[in-house]
Amino acid sequence: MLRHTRRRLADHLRPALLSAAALSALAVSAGAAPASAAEVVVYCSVNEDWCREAVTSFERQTGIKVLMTRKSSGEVYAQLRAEKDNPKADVWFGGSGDPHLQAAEEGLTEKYQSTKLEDLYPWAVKQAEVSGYRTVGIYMGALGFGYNKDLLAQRKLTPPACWSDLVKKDFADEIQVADPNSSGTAYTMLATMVQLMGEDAAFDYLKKLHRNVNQYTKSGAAPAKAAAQGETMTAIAFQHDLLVEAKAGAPVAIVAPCEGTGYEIGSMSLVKGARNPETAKAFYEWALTPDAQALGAKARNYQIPSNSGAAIPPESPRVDKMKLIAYDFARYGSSAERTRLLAKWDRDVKSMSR
Ligand code: S7P
Repeated sequence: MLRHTRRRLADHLRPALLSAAALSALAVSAGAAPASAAEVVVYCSVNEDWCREAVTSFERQTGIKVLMTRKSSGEVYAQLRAEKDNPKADVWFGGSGDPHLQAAEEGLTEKYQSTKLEDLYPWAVKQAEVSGYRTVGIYMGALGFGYNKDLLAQRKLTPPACWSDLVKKDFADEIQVADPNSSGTAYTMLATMVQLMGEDAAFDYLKKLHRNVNQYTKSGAAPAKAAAQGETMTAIAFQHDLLVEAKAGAPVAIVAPCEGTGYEIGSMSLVKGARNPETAKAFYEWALTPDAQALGAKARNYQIPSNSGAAIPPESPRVDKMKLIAYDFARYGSSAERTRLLAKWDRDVKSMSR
């Protein structure tokens, strides 16, 4: 069984990257020392379906048990910070890159340079470089918004095409977006507006938008689900999250806003002081392989994988056809800027009456 486990791992990991300690951990999981099974604790910030798919595949291929918790990106960042002196997680898998960068800067994540960096697209490598190799890009995807076509038709409204449309009276109480404190998606939106419009105009815009918002959700993908179910007409979300709903048959139209839009570099980090550093590295290396990156699409998630050897799902929103801003990840993922913008949003926007 151990031989099998090793052979299956060798198919997916470069043998040189698997240390003796990781193999002895595998021996434990394979039954050589049943008292303490090899395990890895993963905080997962992609959609639940993808988290589960990753857990099942990794466990099957390595025999390493995965203890997974799904949480939004901002929540995981806050949890890692709270657990700094007694880390409970080994790997943070997925979630928008800004909070990963903030965690890196604050020393919450471990420096690690995978040899697979050479297989990744430049945007994923840049994320690693910006963080001093304390995080790495695993996928990318663009922000946008979507609307429920049935509700829009019932109200006889012109389909919104631009960010500026969302602050019109027509959309009063019809917009849903997440809270940027908990959600990486919503922080991407906040930072996008600042970069697109300049800070003063962005906050004016966000205050106007606030009047039209019916709910700030905890998770970034929740508004897309609400639009799919007709609970809100319009949802601000990553376009790939809106696509999940459209592909499932919901009457959701997806918009790449006319003014341009921001995007995320979905990231992965090793937790500093992890209890299971070797199995954490095994998971990390595995997650950078083309096969592991194909699991997103298998779980009907359509981000662009970071390994250039992984197929880009044909359904993926065409970022090459959108006006993407030159998102400054170093700045908007920095601890000072993210903390400042979130505090300003709480004070100047969220606290306003509607
Ligand atoms: O997998 C879908 C996705 O949108 O979830 C991540 C997101 O940051 C987690 O949700 P929150 O907005 O609630 O933090 C994205 O990285 C990813 O594309």
